[in-house]
Amino acid sequence: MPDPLLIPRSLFHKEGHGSSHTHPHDDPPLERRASGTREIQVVRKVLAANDIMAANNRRLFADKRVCVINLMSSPGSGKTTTLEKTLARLMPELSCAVIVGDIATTNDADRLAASGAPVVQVNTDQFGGDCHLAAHVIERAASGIDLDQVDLLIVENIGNLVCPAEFDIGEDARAVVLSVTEGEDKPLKYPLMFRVCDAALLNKIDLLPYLDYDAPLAVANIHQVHPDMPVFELSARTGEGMEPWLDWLRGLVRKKLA
Ligand SMILES: Nc1nc2c(ncn2[C@@H]2O[C@H](COP(=O)(O)OP(=O)(O)OP(=O)(O)O)[C@@H](O)[C@H]2O)c(=O)[nH]1
Ligand SMILES: [Mg+2]
Repeated sequence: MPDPLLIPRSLFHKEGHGSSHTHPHDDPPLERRASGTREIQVVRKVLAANDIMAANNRRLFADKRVCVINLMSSPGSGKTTTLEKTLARLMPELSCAVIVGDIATTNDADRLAASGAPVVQVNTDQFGGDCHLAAHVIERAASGIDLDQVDLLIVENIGNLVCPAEFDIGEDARAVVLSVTEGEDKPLKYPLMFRVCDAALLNKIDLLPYLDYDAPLAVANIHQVHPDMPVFELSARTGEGMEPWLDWLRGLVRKKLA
């Protein structure tokens, strides 16, 4: 089993951006506090800088013919468990690698490395505790992977249903995991996440017999925010319902390699 690679702190010192912390809602600089107009400008500047880095990543991934998926959700929805099952079922048919973001610990990387896939763990507490993975972080983390050997790079973003939706990382597609213990209304309460994604996974359906949960209502709420988005109802624990999700991933890779 390969050891997951923990990217050292020094790799995340950004050149030319001042603070390495890039969240648009961070404590504002003084001039931002002074003027509402300037505040908007600062937020736009952070996102514009990220967009440039994301475009660079997209070019790199296109050159390397790597399909990149950004997997997002609130903490504990089952991203890592879904990836454990996904890697076990897709490899060696597809050559996969993972970048996983957490504020702290290498727990998820340790779990995912058991698949045999190259895994890079990013810990954001080393550079300000960001609650999302920004494009420049993905660029540095990807430099720790031999992309020539990879068909599918899956990014497990930091558990957060808000901030990761705002940051393009140069991915080909985005997917959000919503588990049945979170409530049917989350797509309506956190619409941006569901709007920017290309697919949703409704996870932990093995728990439905024990819950008062209206799965059709959850799907309807997802479609209210993002009409026609594919929704895969599955259990990462039992493996039930995994195949349509795996087929969706296979289709994305085929499209990228065509
Ligand atoms: N019953 C059930 N439990 C699940 C399922 N998927 C994940 N879990 C459990 O949910 C908990 C969180 O799962 P993770 O896969 O670590 O969730 P995560 O989204 O990666 O969490 P963070 O990375 O911390 O945001 C664990 O105890 C899993 O065993 C599922 O399909 N059914
Ligand atoms: Mg995880």
